[in-house]
Amino acid sequence: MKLHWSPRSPFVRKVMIVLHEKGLVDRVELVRSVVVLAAPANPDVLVDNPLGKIPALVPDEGPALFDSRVICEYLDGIAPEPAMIPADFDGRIRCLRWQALADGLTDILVLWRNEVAGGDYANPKICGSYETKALATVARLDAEVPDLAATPFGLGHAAAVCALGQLDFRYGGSGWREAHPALARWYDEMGSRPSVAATAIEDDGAAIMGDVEMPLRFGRAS
Ligand SMILES: N[C@@H](CCC(=O)N[C@@H](CS)C(=O)NCC(=O)O)C(=O)O
Repeated sequence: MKLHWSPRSPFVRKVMIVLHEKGLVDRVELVRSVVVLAAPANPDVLVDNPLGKIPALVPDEGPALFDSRVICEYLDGIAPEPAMIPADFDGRIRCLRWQALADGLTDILVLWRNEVAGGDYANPKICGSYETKALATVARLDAEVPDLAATPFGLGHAAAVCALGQLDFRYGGSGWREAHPALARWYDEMGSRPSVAATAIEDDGAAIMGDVEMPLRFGRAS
């Protein structure tokens, strides 16, 4: 299998966490694929994912797969143990709901940074909306820490780890840990899991956007 990969993509990281959990890392060729929303699409990625996004997985047989949710579902199917998506209905819905919540936050964190990088072109109404939703989503994750902690590690947990990792990576100084200490403690506990530790986000210097100062601040009236 081939994976369009980047060490700094939170969505790629989610797939990597699943690969580590399942012991499948050696089965995958990682291809460093640089993608930037506000730049021309990477032609090598477009061949496999016409949306131009990573991750995209090219299995040994069959068409290329995207997005991260479909890839993770596929990996859970070809290597069922340990299950990343519970088989029972209630557990499955709980897991996929957490994934939707966390992936939605990650989407906002990625798109907001692109918006701010546009400088004078950044739409303040869109940025304001991103801020409201990011604050609300982190608060919701914090409120659900008892439930997260009581549930075996799965795809929803992986997605939440990736979203919070993105906060640390691109939104340094946001103060989310001080505002949500229970969530910060849970996140730190997750960090000792081998699949999480092995996939920590890294900037490999292939950045095109450069430094973008993000205005997200927890714990202040907005
Ligand atoms: N919903 C997609 C989101 C993937 C995504 O936004 N990936 C970013 C990198 S973190 C990307 O490819 N951005 C380039 C672009 O949007 O053109 C998934 O879950 O895989």
